[in-house]
Amino acid sequence: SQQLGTVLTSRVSQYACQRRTTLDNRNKIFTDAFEVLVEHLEFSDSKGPCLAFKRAASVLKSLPSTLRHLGDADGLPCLGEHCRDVLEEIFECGKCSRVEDLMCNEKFRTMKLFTSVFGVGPKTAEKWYHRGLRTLQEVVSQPNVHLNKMQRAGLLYYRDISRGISRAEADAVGRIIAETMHCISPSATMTLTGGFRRGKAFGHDVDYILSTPESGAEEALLLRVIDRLRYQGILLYCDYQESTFDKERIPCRRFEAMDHFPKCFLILKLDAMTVEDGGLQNNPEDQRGWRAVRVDLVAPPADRYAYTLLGWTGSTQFERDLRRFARLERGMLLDNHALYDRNKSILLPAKTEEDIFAHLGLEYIEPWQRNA
Ligand code: DCP
Ligand code: MG
Repeated sequence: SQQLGTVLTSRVSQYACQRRTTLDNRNKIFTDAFEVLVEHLEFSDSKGPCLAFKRAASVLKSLPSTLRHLGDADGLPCLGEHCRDVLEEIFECGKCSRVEDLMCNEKFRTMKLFTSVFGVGPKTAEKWYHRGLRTLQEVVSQPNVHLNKMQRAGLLYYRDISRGISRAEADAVGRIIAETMHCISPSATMTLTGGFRRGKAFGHDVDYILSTPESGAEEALLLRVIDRLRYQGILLYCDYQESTFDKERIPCRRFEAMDHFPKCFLILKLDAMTVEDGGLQNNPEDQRGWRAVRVDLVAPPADRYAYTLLGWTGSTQFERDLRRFARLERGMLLDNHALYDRNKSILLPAKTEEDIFAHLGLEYIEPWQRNA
């Protein structure tokens, strides 16, 4: 234990962007527990302790071996008293009682169900819960529950969307969009990003970056792609967000999840015939021959492609720590659009992700090592 502890702690950075985190998580028993506690805190809007559990889970995911005793955690960053209490209980009883309580708590379970609907956040879920609603059936059959367009689509396609998308399905989506895009602009390119770029076998959506070398043409390209998908009859839902991008703007200090590039959140109808080998991730009794899939497309200007790729590849914890590292260790401000050097008062140009890591004085981390 003593030895494992020393080996682990001497190397582990407090920043996820200085760790290599593959999908091979040797500490799932602990990180699953932390993630339930995170979810609970997110429902009740407690940002501080929530971040502490997220960081702890992220550190454990990067370790090359399973913790065997509490002593193995000695000296690891981001594992404060509360986190160690959770670890200790799991070492002693094989589980954490707070997590066990939450898993059978009616409010927690209902909040989890409601927030799993596309377009439903903790506030709406809470409202529904307080109205006495407990199931999605009750939500849709209540005449006086107001649903926005996104929530109506989320409920309508709930079974498909909650099922998870396979890599084969993600690739099929990619072929459809690429073909559509190349009809409009042969020189445009498309890059798979998000969890699939990090090597995940399943995702909750598919994320693609569309890019065109023709400067200023990206927004029109995205709009025309959407039009064509609609014309093909496969656009089940579209939330288009126009560009609010300003090329002079300096990244802000706060972590902003949403960027300012033109983008759209879609639900597409994916035909089984277009998916290679595996076929659709459908229930066996489902004979429709198609399924609904959530797809996000973003179209940044060409000179911001590298920043967009780095920002959309994730994981979210990796992104958070990249920005925190830039600010606290380098006096720089990073977001999905740009990197600003506060000492020199300049925005730093980048053609590739490698350029951005180099600007930050960080070793390059491969996408599949960013599963923090
Ligand atoms: N992202 C972020 N901050 C957010 C949301 C997203 O930095 N609040 C970035 C990192 C994500 C990427 O965008 O990896 C794509 O977002 P997704 O929600 O699609 O997450 P993933 O693709 O990583 O996972 P999933 O398999 O659930 O789609
Ligand atoms: Mg994704």
